[in-house]
Amino acid sequence: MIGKTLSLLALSAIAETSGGCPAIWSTIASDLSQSFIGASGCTDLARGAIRFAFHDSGSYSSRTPAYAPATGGADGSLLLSSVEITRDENNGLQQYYSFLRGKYDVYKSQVGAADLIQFAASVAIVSCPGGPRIPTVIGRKDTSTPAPDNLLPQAFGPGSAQQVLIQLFADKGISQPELAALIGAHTASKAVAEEDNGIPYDGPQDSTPGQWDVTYYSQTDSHPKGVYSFESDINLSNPNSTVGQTFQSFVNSQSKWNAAFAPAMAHLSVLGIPWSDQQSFIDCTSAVPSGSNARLIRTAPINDRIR
Ligand code: HEM
Ligand SMILES: *[C@@H]1O[C@H](CO)[C@@H](O)[C@H](O)[C@H]1NC(C)=O
Ligand SMILES: CC(=O)N[C@H]1CO[C@H](CO)[C@@H](O)[C@@H]1O
Repeated sequence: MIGKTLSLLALSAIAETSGGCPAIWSTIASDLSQSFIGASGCTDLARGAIRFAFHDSGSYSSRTPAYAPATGGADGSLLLSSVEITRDENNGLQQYYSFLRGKYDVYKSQVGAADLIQFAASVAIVSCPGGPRIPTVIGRKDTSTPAPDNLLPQAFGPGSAQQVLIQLFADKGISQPELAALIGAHTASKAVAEEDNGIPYDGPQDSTPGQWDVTYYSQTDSHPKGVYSFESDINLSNPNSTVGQTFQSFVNSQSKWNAAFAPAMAHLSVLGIPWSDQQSFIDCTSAVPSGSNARLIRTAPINDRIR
């Protein structure tokens, strides 16, 4: 009798971790970590996961009521519609898209696409040594309706001007200090699909793309050999604006940046979702490995792009 009670308790512990987060999310965290942690820090799939989460949620704009109720935002459409991934703005994300489709097929009876996309980004961020644990919630609604087009930022050309980018993000509800913190995700970036005036412009955006560090913030202005700083990032870093002043305040200040990045990323992860809907969301932060635990999960080194 006692034995039976114990095994029932054990079962309920498996079904739900503390705080009501379904245990499947811990399984998914371990699974994804295998692909996100490599010999030199986080992998190409991890970088893809972080950018993919931004490109799903970042398609939201308060200026597109005409598209309601499919407003864009963190709604899974980048994974569920076959159209969105083929857009120019999503070039470079196809490899991760295929990877995540495979994972979604395994888990879709238990989890939604929009949640999987944002949860995977949280796991990816802690897979880069130094990355903070993002407050991570579950409960988003999915849609396969493609998000409105042309609402993601451009790295080169007129779309990369400071004022254009500030306004683009303001329309999403993202403030200049939040933008300054979020853009630091390029610490883990290795561009593969860029060109500037017809010339390929591919490579990492700081000298340590496997690490979650503030090297990006100092190197965006100095861009040493082998570092490919985007025009957009250089323009945003100009200290003649709030975004630029906040950007400069993160130079050599990892703790300050991590403290600003985590809440800004949590905000990005729920763009376009009415506050009333967010009331019923479940906190699954505890299912995201802490940075040091994430390293232990790694089994085999994963190959990385050579660039
Ligand atoms: C002004 C805003 C932004 C612009 C113009 C921009 C532009 C770009 C471009 C052009 C790439 C290279 C893609 C490729 O060629 O593979 C890239 C990569 C990346 N971006 Fe951004 N981005 C912006 C904001 C953000 C934000 C807010 C996040 C997340 C919080 C983010 C996360 C990433 C990541 C992780 C990568 C690396 C992807 C990879 O290496 O596969 N970016 N971004
Ligand atoms: C800051 O300088 C850039 C040129 O480098 C300019 O495009 C931008 O409008 C300026 N921003 C402000 C707020 O003056
Ligand atoms: C409008 C603006 O400031 N554009 C600048 C963005 O950055 C590039 C590269 O630094 C400049 O050439 C543009 O003039």
